[in-house]
Amino acid sequence: MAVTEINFDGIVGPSHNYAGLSPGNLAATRNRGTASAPRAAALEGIAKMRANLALGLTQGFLLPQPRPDHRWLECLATSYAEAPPYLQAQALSASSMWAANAATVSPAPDTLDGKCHLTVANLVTMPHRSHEWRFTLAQLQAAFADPAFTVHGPVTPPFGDEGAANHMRLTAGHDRSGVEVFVYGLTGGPFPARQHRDASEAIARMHRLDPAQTIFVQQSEAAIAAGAFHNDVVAVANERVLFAHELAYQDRDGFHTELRDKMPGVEIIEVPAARVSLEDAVASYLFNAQLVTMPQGGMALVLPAEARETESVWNWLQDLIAGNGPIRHLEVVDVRQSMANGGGPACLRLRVVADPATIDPRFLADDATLDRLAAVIEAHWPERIAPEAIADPALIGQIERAQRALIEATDCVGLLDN
Ligand code: SUG
Repeated sequence: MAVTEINFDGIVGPSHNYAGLSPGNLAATRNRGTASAPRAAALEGIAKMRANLALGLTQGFLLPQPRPDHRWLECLATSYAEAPPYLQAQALSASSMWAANAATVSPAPDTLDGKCHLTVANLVTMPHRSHEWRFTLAQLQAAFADPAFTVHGPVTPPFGDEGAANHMRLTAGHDRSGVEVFVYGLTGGPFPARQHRDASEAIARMHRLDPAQTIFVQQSEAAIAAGAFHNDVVAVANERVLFAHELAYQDRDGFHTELRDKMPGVEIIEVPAARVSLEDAVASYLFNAQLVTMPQGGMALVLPAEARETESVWNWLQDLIAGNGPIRHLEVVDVRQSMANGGGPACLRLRVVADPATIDPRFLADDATLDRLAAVIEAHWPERIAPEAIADPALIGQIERAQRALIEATDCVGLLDN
């Protein structure tokens, strides 16, 4: 089989909760302290994967990480029982579900050595995410062990890297060479810029990209200040199409000129601020859609239900599909539990363009695999986590048993050695 797009969704872990850990992520800070529903959250994720399969796409998954992260707490000379509540929350977070932040991926057609390169994201800006990389790296090394891939360790701190959420690829077809766009932040008003240009440049070098086919572009300060803590909250790309908000980039005109110069066939679909404000874009996660090519041709946007509920956004989308453009289909999915922590459909997946035959089949999913995953979730995931419950040893025991059950069901116990 030729190279194709494969989406690896992060399975929502049994410790999913709302601790308000990410300043600049408006949904997460707004929902701080509300009760979460881990079982419903994980089943929403499974349903999203089923919707992708029904569109004819190839689907994979990444496992939740063992939480609490006792080793991380040991490095801080404490334990879960002794740690203050904020450290408990950081050690317990299920944030690895947002697989778009797992790694940056450069498919083989773009690289000078003809390998597909992956660099695990260091996620150093937010403490609760800074310890994801070790287990993520172990999974990537297992899933992409074939010589078709090179998997790199994290970029050296303090240069923040948040993975594919700040990276886009434009190409005439998945199997053709493309232009890779790295989006970094300099300032975000009151909020941190999580992706550093030095990190993006290091990744481009490690991935052996052609500098003539690589672009570094600054995300606008206004977008970060409005709550777009990653580029994928204000833009998404697929094949020759860039779908972005008018105010996504600091120098919009300069970026468009460079992109058109490097890729004359690019089609830029821009949403004007006069039709959809940055605030509505962030609240609805319009751009955190998966933009995918359907096997029968044409592209689909896999959108969160919040996009349908935001009038300006839904009106704009109706006009879009009434026209004769490349986006032909809107697929609405319910991922409200993840959305309440600032993660939409695109956050939940890591996109890899590769031949599925080169991937460890333990990480690929068909409907029968999803049935098995759902059965483990239904049997073991907590139904509800109230904020004060994270101190309860009985809940922690249930979370640890649930994770173990999924790792055993997927034949991945060996990953726990890392
Ligand atoms: O890093 N939320 C995640 C959401 C990540 C979304 N990913 C992309 N846009 N690709 C974050 O801010 C909140 C966790 C909490 O507060 O409990 C959180 O980490």
